[in-house]
Amino acid sequence: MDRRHFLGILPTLPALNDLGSELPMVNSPIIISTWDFGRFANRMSWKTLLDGGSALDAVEKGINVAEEDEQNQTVGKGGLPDREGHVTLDACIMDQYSNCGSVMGLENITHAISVARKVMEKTPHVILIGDGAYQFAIENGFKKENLLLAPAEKAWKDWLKTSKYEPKMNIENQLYRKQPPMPGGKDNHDTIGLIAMDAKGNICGGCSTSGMAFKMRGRVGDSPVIGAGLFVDNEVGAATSTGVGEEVIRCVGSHLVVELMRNGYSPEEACKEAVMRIVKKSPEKSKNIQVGFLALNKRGEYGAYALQPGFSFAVKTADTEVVIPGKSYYK
Ligand code: SD4
Repeated sequence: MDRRHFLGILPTLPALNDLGSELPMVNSPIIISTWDFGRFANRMSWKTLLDGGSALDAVEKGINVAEEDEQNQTVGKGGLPDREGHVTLDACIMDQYSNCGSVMGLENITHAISVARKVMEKTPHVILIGDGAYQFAIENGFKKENLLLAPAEKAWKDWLKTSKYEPKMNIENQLYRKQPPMPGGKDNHDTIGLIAMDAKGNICGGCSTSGMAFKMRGRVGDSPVIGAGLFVDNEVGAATSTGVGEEVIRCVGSHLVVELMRNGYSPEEACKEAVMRIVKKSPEKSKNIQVGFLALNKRGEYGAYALQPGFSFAVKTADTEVVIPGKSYYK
């Protein structure tokens, strides 16, 4: 289907907040996601809505695009491994009813977000980790795959020569679709966080990553932690984060952003305040790391803020498809 066609026919229905809130709401669907590569995910999310899918379907299908993009070394297949050479994926998903599911340290399965969704829908639990998550995935029909591809393996082997763990800022955009992908074999951070609002005004979100490159074996970041890497409250909005997860967990970043929006902050103001908490708590460290927040409120307003320049996010609506540079605290 050509783009103009599918942009044109998405119905704009009266928005109905499930929780009966009286917040004025836009009637137009919107998809937002982290980093430049988010635009490809957004397109698939949009198409999913257009084909009659829910906001949750849009989140899953959009994130699947980043996960299976072998040129993306920061999410899913082709991701950079931990320091022992294992690609371990973290992902979580949350719907408009506050149902959520998460996988941590999942290996050999490309679509971590889809496994997280299954955890949400098919188990009494929220989180499955490591071998248990893998076993659950296989039992649910996911295919075992090798996720460590040659460029990432080479980068890891180069990295082993110095074994220096220094997350590199904005590596997502520096590496994306650049060959050879890892000049010098450095470490990094990575993640797609995607938030979708459908024509009924329902908001869902998801987050998927291969985590910090060359992390310690067993390390889990913020991305699969509900409240840190992602939070959705269908009364208010949703937020997601990218960057050094340890700092985001310490301030329960995405939950903080949503609560600030509940208290009247705009999405950008809320993201900025969450960034300021990190600056206040870690003044020295914050100068050399990247953290970015991205948020959407119930009115369809969005905003972002990061510690450092270089963070970007992608937005898709019926008449817009843009990648926007995020504002930042440090210039
Ligand atoms: C993590 N937050 O594992 C992820 C990595 C990331 O941009 O988002 N990098 O800490």
